[in-house]
Amino acid sequence: MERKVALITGVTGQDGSYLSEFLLGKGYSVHGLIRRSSVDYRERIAHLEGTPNFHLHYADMNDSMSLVKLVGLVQPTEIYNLAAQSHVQVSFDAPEFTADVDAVGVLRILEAVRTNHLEKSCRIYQASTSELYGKVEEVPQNEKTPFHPYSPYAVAKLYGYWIIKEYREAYNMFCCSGILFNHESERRGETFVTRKITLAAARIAQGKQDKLYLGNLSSLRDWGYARDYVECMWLILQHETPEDFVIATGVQHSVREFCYLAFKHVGIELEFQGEGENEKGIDKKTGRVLVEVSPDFYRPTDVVNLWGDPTKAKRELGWNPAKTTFEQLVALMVEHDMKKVAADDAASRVHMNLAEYLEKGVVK
Ligand code: NAP
Ligand code: G4F
Repeated sequence: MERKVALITGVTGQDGSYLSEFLLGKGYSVHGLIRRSSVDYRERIAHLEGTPNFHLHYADMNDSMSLVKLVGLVQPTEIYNLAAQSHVQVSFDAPEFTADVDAVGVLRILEAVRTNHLEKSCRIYQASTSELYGKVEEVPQNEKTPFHPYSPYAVAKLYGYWIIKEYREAYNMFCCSGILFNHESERRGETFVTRKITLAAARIAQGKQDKLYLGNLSSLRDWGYARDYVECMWLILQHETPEDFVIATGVQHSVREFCYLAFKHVGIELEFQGEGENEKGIDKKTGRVLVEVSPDFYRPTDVVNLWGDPTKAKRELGWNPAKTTFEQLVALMVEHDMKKVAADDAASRVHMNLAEYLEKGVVK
């Protein structure tokens, strides 16, 4: 019988958790790399722990030896390299750490595979990103669009992209990049803009937060559903030849639109008035200002026009980019957060604190 053994770095993250569920469902033995943390917080994969085919191992993307030992122990047939410092704003505050994990980390994984002589038997997926297009040179963006990275995060990820391509050509390894556009979910980190909005809409609707402060409301993104996107990671590794693919919905919306729809879902109709730093989202019914702009959330350089063209993935992988619409995505995130805020008083107290920090611009 064919061995199906997957090693996932970044298993505790949004995508890692969905990918684990997906691969377990396909009969894989799934091994996840976790790193030591003082709180051992593994909320997204807690429901999988104890599953017979699901195993966790301590290692770190900054520690080559730990990666060499782990790859040797697991002998994976597929590696999904999802681990990263994935927050663009944070990459301006911690650029060196970001480069170490997001750029050199990719090289460490490739070398761990070579050191264990698995280059002919192990396929590697690299979590590349639409941030590579950065200060975009054309819209929409496809596999041939030139890159113009526009943050320390994107520059680090560009190294990851090229080193994957280099090892594919130099050593004939089956390693590929999925150039994924933004994908969100109920499990999205709470300081990414979509989740920040859905949590705030839920808290404001339930009287647990007064106001939401955001940065650039006009920024445009191609937002998809993370659960749909992990299937593509797997499809890319099942393809006959190792190739890179753009994964996106092909539909673009602004942060302002996301905000409008999320609040509408909790019964609040917002009207946006003013411009730039003076723009406000006002509750049409009560006249209360619920959304304000804070320059604390502006970035030194911001990527403002991401829009993906998933034609190649549709054609060659048979992937359906329209499985979950933008409206469905916003709805499922808001519904989840309405329940979460209502159900968990203790947690919402912690969130209140986080919200206060967010309002003061301490945590992006
Ligand atoms: P995420 O929720 O932030 O998860 C990142 C994962 O990386 C976490 O499991 C984290 O572990 C792990 N990690 C960070 N530093 C590490 C280190 N030094 N050693 C080991 N593990 C480390 O990110 P995501 O949204 O799931 O995204 C997954 C990947 O896709 C990332 O590479 C991201 O850059 C890329 N990507 C994401 C999107 C998107 O829209 N979500 C789009 C394009 C590309 P802890 O839990 O311990 O922090
Ligand atoms: O939600 P974001 O922080 O995501 P961003 O920067 O697009 O990065 C995410 O997607 C990338 C794929 O394109 C991934 F590679 C990356 O790992 C990550 O998952 O910000 C989206 C947009 C930005 O233009 C930002 O300036 O929203 C704007 N924004 C406006 N107000 C805000 C806020 N972003 C955040 N995080 N917080 C705000 O208050």
